[in-house]
Amino acid sequence: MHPTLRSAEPRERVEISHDDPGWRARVVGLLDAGPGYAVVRDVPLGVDLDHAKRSVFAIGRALGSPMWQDDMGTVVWIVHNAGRRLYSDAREMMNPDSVKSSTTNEPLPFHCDGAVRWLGQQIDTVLLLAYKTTVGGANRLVDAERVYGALQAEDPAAALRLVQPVPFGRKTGMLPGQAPVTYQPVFSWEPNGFRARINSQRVRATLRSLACVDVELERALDVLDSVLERDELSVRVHLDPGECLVINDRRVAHAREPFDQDAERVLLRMWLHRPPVNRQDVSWPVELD
Ligand SMILES: O=C(O)CCC(=O)C(=O)O
Ligand SMILES: [Fe+2]
Repeated sequence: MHPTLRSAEPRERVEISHDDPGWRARVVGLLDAGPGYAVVRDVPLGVDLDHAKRSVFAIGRALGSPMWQDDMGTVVWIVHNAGRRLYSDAREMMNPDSVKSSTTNEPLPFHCDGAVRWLGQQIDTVLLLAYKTTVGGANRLVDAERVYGALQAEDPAAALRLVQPVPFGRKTGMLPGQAPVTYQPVFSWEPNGFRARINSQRVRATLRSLACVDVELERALDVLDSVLERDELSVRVHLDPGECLVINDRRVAHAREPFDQDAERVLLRMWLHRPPVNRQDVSWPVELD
């Protein structure tokens, strides 16, 4: 039996406060044996973005090994609208896998950040610390193992296609010598457990940029997307400043609703490899000098 995301009303939010000394064990329990996500509240944001970066870094270090967000070795990434158009700009449509999805206010469809194997890394956990938020931009979370179960029950041919490799373009995140396209199954069972690599839009964009026609795969992605969009499978979380969403990226895919292009919305993102080895617990509240 695998635990699943709560989908019943009320859509309960997991709240862990920094004055709870057992927060780290509880977060890990929620990620691995619970719903696959947690919201850590009351994260000190300090006086400016640099302080907030140190806070999210402290949380990330306590939970796992920080991974690189780019080829310069950045570990805390600023997610904000830099005016990039993912799927609506004609020029970007020619080469949509060259746009970073963290730089737009457009809706982000369900995806796992680790799907693409950025820089060749295995991302297990995603942290999103809300620094500034606005009315829109809520996140949705879905348990990918349940999605796979539904696919297998309802469309075994689509499920079978998605346990075989599909192409993911990663031109915006590769190191010298790495291939611009990586081939990975959408659903797999690795030695240390289930892993989902959901990102249909990117796979479709990659097929287009490779001028590759794969009718069977495109049909399977359509079926996958229709299952992902089922309301009863997902939970919706709107983050407030100081709340940090922690996601087990192997098992839970996330989406983001659009927000006003003139609104200021800033999240700090980290990617972690887990589990940490003999990682010391950090003290709370995070020291800010
Ligand atoms: O903006 C958000 O809430 C999430 C962004 C995201 O999913 C990403 O940058 O990968
Ligand atoms: Fe993401």
